[in-house]
Amino acid sequence: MSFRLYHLRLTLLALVPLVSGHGYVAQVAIDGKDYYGNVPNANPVPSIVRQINDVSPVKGAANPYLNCGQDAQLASLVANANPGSQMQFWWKGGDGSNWPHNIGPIMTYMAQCVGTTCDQYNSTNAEWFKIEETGLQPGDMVWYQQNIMNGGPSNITLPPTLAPGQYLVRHEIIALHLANEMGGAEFYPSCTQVNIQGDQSEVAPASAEVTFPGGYSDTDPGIYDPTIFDTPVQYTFPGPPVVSFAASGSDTSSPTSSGSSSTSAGAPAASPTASSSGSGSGSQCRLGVGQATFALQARHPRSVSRVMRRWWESMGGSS
Ligand SMILES: *[C@@H]1O[C@H](CO)[C@@H](O)[C@H](O)[C@H]1NC(C)=O
Ligand SMILES: *[C@@H]1O[C@H](CO)[C@@H](O)[C@H](O)[C@H]1NC(C)=O
Ligand SMILES: [Cu+2]
Repeated sequence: MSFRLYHLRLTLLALVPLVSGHGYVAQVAIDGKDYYGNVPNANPVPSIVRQINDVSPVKGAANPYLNCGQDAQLASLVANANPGSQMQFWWKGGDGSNWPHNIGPIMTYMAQCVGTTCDQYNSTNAEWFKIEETGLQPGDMVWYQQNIMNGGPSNITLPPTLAPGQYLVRHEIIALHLANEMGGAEFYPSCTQVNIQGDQSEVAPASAEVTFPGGYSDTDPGIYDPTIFDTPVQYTFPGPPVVSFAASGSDTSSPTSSGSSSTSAGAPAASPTASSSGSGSGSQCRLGVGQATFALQARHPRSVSRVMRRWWESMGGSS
């Protein structure tokens, strides 16, 4: 390697911490009962959440990891749940700090584990239907994803008339702080294994189902969005419409009826010490809507970031 290349590699290494935060699902609660997700690449302990091997985002709508996240592995447990159950998902940054992003939607899909229990089910060909999508808070300036950056959970209600059986719950955040460039959207899918009880009967029609990859395109208006930083934000969710039998109303706050357990869940017990200083390595991930355009242009001029990415890949780095 020439001196010039070596020098460049050092420069690129110095830039890597800018994107090293990202994250994963650290904890799930079902009707107030807590389950823990495995830290990516850690020795897995029994869980209902499929473990991924990389906290960085899935890039590109055709990426096979759009299914359940980066190299997602079968999880060994399946949790009982009911039609209408309340689920909460706590996302964490890869370094144990709060989830680092605040721009973009939160969406939840389900798919039946066909022919086997979910702990054995390969979801490559799973047929997913959407049960929930959460975007902007009233006023269309601030995304609900901001609440996750603030340390709160995502709150979901399972369809109240859902037929019993084994299902994957695919809970996804799309971070759009780079989505003004084609291919810039960051996908963070996560799959949790549940066994729905009861004697309800509703199933999704095939017309409402998609595969992943397949359900999104890089050119969808909610994925490539040149006006993402214009406020008030006008946003079109990608993917199929929410199924007609989904729980109605907003899922943006947790229920008060299920007692103290859901609210006392708070931060994941397993969470590493959080470092919440806004400076240093995580700063690129902490942009608010107002600062975003300026800061991203300052840190990632388009041409530079593209050149950098190419160099980084040519140096054997992954992006
Ligand atoms: C599912 O099957 C695909 C394609 O054969 C394979 O690449 C993937 O590793 C499998 N996933 C799991 C979780 O076994
Ligand atoms: C979920 O509910 C909790 C408690 O009400 C709330 O703090 C949090 O912001 C909600 N999550 C989202 C994404 O709005
Ligand atoms: Cu990120």
